[in-house]
Amino acid sequence: MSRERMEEYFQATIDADQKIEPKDWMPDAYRKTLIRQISQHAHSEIVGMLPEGNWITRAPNLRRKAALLAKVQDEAGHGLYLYSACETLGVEREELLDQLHSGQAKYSSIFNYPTLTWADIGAIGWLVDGAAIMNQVPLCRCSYGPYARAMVRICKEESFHQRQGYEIMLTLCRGSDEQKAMAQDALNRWWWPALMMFGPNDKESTHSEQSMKWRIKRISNDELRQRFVDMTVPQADFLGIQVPDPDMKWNESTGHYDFGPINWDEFWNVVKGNGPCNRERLKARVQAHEEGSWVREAAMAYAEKRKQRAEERARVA
Ligand code: BYC
Repeated sequence: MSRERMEEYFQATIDADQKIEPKDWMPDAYRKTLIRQISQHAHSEIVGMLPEGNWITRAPNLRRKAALLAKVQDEAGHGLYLYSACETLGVEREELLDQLHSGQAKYSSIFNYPTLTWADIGAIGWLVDGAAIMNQVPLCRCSYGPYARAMVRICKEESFHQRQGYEIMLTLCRGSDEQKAMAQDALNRWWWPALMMFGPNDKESTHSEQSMKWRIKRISNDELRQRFVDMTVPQADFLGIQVPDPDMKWNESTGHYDFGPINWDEFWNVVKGNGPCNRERLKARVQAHEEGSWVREAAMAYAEKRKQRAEERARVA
């Protein structure tokens, strides 16, 4: 079959809403885009463990500690599903991790902000996981089978994360004045970075058009951001705290909330590595990788031993 015919067949498969699987023919650019997006996503999950991990030892009680511990472990699991999905495209996990550790690979801008108080753990669950769900539910219908299937389980876990965060916010907002002020302060600091998570405006988004055509992305950055705003503002009202945006108002004619301009200079500055915690995050990640090398070596040695034993048994039988 000519390349042109293969491309036609590939696009027709996508247009018919059928999945592309690892052994199917795919254009190089599709493979490259998936490796880029899935690996950035995987890196975000494991870097995302750091700001929250910071609070495991300081959670206010045993129930909060158990829930936070479980959440952070879930993020590690999400990273593993996603690295595995990425490996089905013919790239080695070690190579992806090298790209992260050397600072070449991107991960979500949101994880370069500090977690200053316990209320930040509530705000992350509510806003960051809330934004993640909004962005990731459409990815369950992504055209690449292994990515779509990984996302189904991830989304179920993210919704537990969102609820644990909102429940922390609710408890603080129903507590003392000081606790409510902590919740407001966390909302003030996490609101705009959460809106930035969805990526640049559609006009500035380099990959959106092609990714939508390939049905890797189903809904645009701006549309998802708007849906997130529409969902979250009433939740803030229920908590009795205010989003830090003087331009935020309900627009009767569009049926959506209007909101003020996003500071894209701040976003690109963080993406380029100059956010408040980029260096700290990368350093902690490299250190965790190095300190975990004995676990990887032990697992490999154990796997080798099992393989040898199985071969020995097969020889004797
Ligand atoms: N941060 O053309 P665009 C989580 C980059 S994990 C940094 O719109 P695309 C969670 C983009 O990569 C959250 N960079 O790109 C974990 C591109 O640069 P390159 C992560 C960003 O791919 C633990 C350039 O800007 N979620 O939720 O079509 C605990 C142009 O952008 C960001 C995912 O990864 C950003 N925010 O759309 C709690 C979901 N935004 O690659 C929660 C999967 C954009 O050309 N990913 N850039 O150098 C996606 O859905 C899409 O990749 C994005 C961006 C919507 C993020």
